[in-house]
Amino acid sequence: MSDLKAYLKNQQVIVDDALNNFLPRVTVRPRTIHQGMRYAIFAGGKRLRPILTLAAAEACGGELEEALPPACAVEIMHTYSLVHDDLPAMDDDDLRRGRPTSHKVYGEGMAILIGDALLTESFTILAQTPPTKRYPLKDLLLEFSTCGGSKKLIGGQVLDLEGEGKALTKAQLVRIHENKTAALLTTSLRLGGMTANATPRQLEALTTFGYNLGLAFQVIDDILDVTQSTEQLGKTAGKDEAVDKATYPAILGLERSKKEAGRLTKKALAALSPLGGKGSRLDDIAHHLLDREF
Ligand code: GRG
Repeated sequence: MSDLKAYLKNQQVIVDDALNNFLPRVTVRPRTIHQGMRYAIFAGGKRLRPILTLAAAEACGGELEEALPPACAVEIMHTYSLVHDDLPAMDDDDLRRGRPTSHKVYGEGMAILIGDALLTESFTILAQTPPTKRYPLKDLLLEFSTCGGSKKLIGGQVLDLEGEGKALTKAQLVRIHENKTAALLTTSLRLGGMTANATPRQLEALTTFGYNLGLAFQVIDDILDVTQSTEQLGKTAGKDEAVDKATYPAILGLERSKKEAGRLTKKALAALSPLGGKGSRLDDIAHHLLDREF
């Protein structure tokens, strides 16, 4: 595991360096928006999604360099969704990644624009991905835009908003997170595979892995909200319960939620077999996420 810790740290540095190179400098006018975009991005996120993109490329025999544009694009799309999700009109959060949320620092109007600018910039960066034999750039753009659109991320957020204050069933909760967390994790992996010219079988393995890992990740996120402190999480702990949000622990209880996370992780791991030994990083990451504390 200490090898994995060193690997994750190393990949984080590579991703941060690439993000720094891709994003407009703070000196570019208008400065406020570029400062705000960088404030949201360089706030100490785990960089899980880009790390998955890079690991998926590696698992399919690809080069890290070629997977960096989609790796950065998924992290930037993720960060936009956090900035908007934290807004008073959405989840209304004051703390994210251990710092005041964007609207607390820059005001609500500017935070909306920071999210918009991040989302737009993510496409500019994705468009710099070199195509492969099986996957022209159009395929990557469609994968990415579908993930961010009204049938996936935004659709999931709609179901989330509409579910507020209602007692949801487990199936309804799963539908929300299939479209949000699991969709973005799956796309992160698939884009990595595409940069490596993955075979259809390899891409299918990444898709099933991503779906189950994404759901497991969300179950654990819900568990940590109950069991960890605000300092540990870098976001307000206990928030879900305070606002009576539908979560896995609320619907299943803590113990059954832990079992559910284990069951989903097992399914994710089983999906990796077509990748052979090259999928071992993804295997390690899935184990690590199950045991994570923030
Ligand atoms: C259009 C407002 C709007 C949103 C799009 C995807 C989405 C819909 C909203 C996402 C908001 C959200 C909090 C989703 C839950 C996913 C999740 C577990 C986020 C935290 O991910 P981590 O733990 O965070 O990887 P870091 O900070 O480490 O990157």
